[in-house]
Amino acid sequence: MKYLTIISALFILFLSYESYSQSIRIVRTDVDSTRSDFITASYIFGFDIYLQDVENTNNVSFELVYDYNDFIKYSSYRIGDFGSDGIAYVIPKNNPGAQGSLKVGIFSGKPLGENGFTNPKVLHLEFALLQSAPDGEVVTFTFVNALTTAIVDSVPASLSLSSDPIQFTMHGFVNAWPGDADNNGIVDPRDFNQVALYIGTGSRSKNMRSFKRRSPSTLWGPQRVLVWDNADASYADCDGNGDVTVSDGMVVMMNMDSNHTSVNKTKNQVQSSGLEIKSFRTPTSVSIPVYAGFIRNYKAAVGEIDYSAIVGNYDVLGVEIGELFDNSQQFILIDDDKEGLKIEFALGCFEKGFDISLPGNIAYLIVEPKSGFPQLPELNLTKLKGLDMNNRLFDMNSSPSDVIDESVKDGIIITNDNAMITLAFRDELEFNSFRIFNPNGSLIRSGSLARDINTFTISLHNLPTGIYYIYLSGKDNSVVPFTVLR
Ligand SMILES: [Ca+2]
Ligand SMILES: [Ca+2]
Repeated sequence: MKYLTIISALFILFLSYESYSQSIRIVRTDVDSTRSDFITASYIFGFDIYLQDVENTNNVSFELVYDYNDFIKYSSYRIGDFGSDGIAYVIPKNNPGAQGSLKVGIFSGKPLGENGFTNPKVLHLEFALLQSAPDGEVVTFTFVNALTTAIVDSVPASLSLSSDPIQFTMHGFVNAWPGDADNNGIVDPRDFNQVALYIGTGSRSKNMRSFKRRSPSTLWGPQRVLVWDNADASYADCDGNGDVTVSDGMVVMMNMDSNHTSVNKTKNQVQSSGLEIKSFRTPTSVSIPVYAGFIRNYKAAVGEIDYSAIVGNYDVLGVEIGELFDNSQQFILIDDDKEGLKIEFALGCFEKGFDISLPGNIAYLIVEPKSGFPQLPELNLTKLKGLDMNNRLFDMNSSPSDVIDESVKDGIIITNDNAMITLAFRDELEFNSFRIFNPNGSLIRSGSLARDINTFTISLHNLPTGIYYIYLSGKDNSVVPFTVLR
């Protein structure tokens, strides 16, 4: 019984201690709570200071001490709930190389017990984090000798305020190497995974700051970048435009196998065997070929399909890589911006020496008819670019009509009655061989042409519906697409 009494007494003591555990705390005001654990170089950060479990108070005093004083500059204060009658003294102490501190006293201007404040917000403070702040270091703010005066059980009392240290990780400028999306020191296929992970992150993300680089370049070399709110995504923006998009995958391709030793942060990533190639097809889906003409050899391509014209009749499921890239080392990145009604893709092949030297279907847009079988639409493919063997991006032709305009010029007249196709050349054009590729990019016929020939007829018998290409070579080179309808 005696022990029980002691335990009960301890329990009551504990309870009373808990209920009178007055404290002082902060709430960040410049960012939402998901981002309150870091501060960003060259930005102002601020917080409100609240008293907790304090009734009927008329003042508070404390010293707020912080390290990394050389990078954190006190900026300003604003008085809180004490309002226009309140008085605040905020005295900064700034010893270079030592801790910074603010000595603070705030008074409501009213006698104790008269319209006192309960759990007031007493002060707002703002600081700036300088550009030179070291990335990843943690700054700690500590309240020292925090005291308040309040009426407790009808008696004026001076109360100590407890507090927890407040810590912020500093986001500073770092070096990003274009293509090393996971910042592990080497550009390899894992960096595609990293780009894929953060696609869509950037200026479109809500409640997130991303930063463009000042002089972005895709050339291999360190580039200064201010760490984004999502720190890992800063490196996945390989081209430095402030957004992680499929184009950043192209930069991985450009700098494949490059390495550097100035790694800021290592990743214990397991080497993946390859990128997952997803299939979007369903039993009722329709695959619309995405055509690319041939201008020069290439190993990867990036493009954007505007599908706004077909959303009435189709749901867009995704983009699949075409047979031109038929290889176990193939990759594809997709960014489906459903609101903008467009889908972006980057695709290619990791294998050394792999190149494409034909026109054909580089990808398929997979769509699902909403009802019945509406007429197959023509795709509006824009911004199609290839990555050539010297890692330069070049504009590619993205529709068969473009190819006719560009490479055939006025030298070839095409007649196609669906049973036969006839090509008539001008005399000055010289071709000595032809190859015909089916819609999947497979060679189906080839042969030689006599030197002085200027007409050429091919039977289309037995060819199923699709877009085919005749590749003519010799002194001149031309690509002629034609359609077979059955
Ligand atoms: Ca890497
Ligand atoms: Ca980018």
